[in-house]
Formats: sequence, C-alpha cells, structure tokens
Amino acid sequence: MSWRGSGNFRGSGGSDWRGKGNSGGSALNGGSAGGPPLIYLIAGAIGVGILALIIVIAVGMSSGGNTAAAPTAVPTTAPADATAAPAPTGEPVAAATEVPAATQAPAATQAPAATTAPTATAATTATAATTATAATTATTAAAVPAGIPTEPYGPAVTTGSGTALEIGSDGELLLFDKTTLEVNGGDTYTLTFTNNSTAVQHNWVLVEGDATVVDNVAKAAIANQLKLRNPLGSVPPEGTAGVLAAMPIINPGEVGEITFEAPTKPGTYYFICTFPAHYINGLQGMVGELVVK
Ligand SMILES: [Cu+2]
Repeated sequence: MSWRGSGNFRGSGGSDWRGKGNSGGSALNGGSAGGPPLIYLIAGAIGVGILALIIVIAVGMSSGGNTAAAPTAVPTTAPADATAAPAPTGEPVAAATEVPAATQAPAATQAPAATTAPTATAATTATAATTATAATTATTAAAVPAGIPTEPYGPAVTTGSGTALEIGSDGELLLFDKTTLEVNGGDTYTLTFTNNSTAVQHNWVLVEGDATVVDNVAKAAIANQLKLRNPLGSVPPEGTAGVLAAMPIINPGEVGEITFEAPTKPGTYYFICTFPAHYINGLQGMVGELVVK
C-alpha cells in the first residue's frame, strides 16, 4: 500500500497515533497494524541514537583526546616556535643558523672592544702623561726667562766633540781648581766644567783680549743679571766684545760642557767665571789662562 494510501498513519485510519487512536488504545500501542512497528522504530531509533551517542562519545573521546593532546602539542609547538622564531619546516636550518647567531658569542668578543676602551683610556692616560711631560717641559722652559741661555754660545763654539778638557770650581772657594789650560791652536776641545760648590753658581767664559776687555765682559754679565733680575742671567749677552765661548750658569753640584775651537793665533787667552764678584777687575779672583801653542 502507498504511504499516502489509507494505510498512511496520517490517514484516516486508526493507525494514525494522532488520529482517533484514543478510542483504539494508546498511541504506543497504536492500532492493530501500526503498534508494534512504532515501538520497534522507537526502540531502534533509541538504539541507534545510543549507538550513535556511543560512537560520538567514542569518537569524541578519541578526537577529544587528540584535541586535548593537540592543545598540549600546540603549546609545546608554540614554545618551540617561540624559542625558534623561524617555526617553518625549513627552519631547522634557520635554527642551525641561529646557532651561529649564538656564535655571535663573538659579540662577546666585543669584550675586546671593551678592552679597546681601556686601551683608549690608556692611550688617553698616556696622552695625559705626555701632556704632563709637555707641561713639565713647558714649566722648565718657563723657568728659564727670555734672554737667559740654556746652551753654550759664542763665535768659537762648535758642535760635536773634541779633545777633552776638565776643570772645576775649587770646592767652596771662588776660584777655579786649575789656573792654566794648554791647547793647540785651531784644534777642537770639549771642556767639562764641574761646579764643586754646594751653594754657589759658576760658569766658564773664554775671552780674547787684555785685562780691560776681560773686565768689560765681567761687567756686561753683571749688567745683564741686573737687567734680567735673575742669577742665571749672570752671563755676557751674545755679541759682547771679546767673548769667544760662554757657558750658561751652572748650578751647585752640576756639570756643564762646552765644545769650542781653540784660537789659531798662539798666545794667552783668559777664562773667567762671570757670576758677579767671582771675577775681580784686573785679572783677579775667578780667572785662569788658556795658553794656545
Ligand atoms: Cu763663579
């Protein structure tokens, strides 16, 4: 029979549970023809539903487990990705590359850079030290006012070295420890003057001329000291008549050196100390003879 036929439970027949079944019994019991099938259908539907539910649960369990695992895996993966920023597959290489990045420990090598800094500091310090030295030199230079010689001077003074000559002050006396020096005309000599005094300044100046010329050289030195207002200025200014070779003032205990060419003209020349009052006019006091043969 067709569903749409009279047998249709929606039809007018008693089989319709919404129909007149009340008279014929409960809907479950239905009519004589639809009752049993409906129960089976319901039971089957329930069974199928339960089975489906079991399956769903089972699947849910498994898939849920996977889901649970997935979250776990995801977090794991996530951290992994977080660690290895380049998550992609080819990225293991990138990760390997990151190892070199770790190799940027050479960056730690930049510690040497820090070392460079100290070096720079050292350089700076060295520079400072150099500056200090320069400053010291400047101070020393400043300690010697203009007009005061720091090196031997005079027309007979020359460079290099020559035959050695030695002379000094006679202890604490205002005298030389030698009154005569002999040289060969035209030869070069290097004279070393030792100030043996512990308190008095001296020097050695070679003069060509008579007593008057020598006196004038001594006077020029006194005038120079008065002009410069400095004991170190107790020397004849360059160009002073009669002066052949002059040595700066030598402090107590110090040694001065001067190299000069002996006059070619044989004769007697004089050397004096030009510190005021050490040489006395008239070839007295701190004076000696340089005999040129
Ligand atoms: Cu003297």
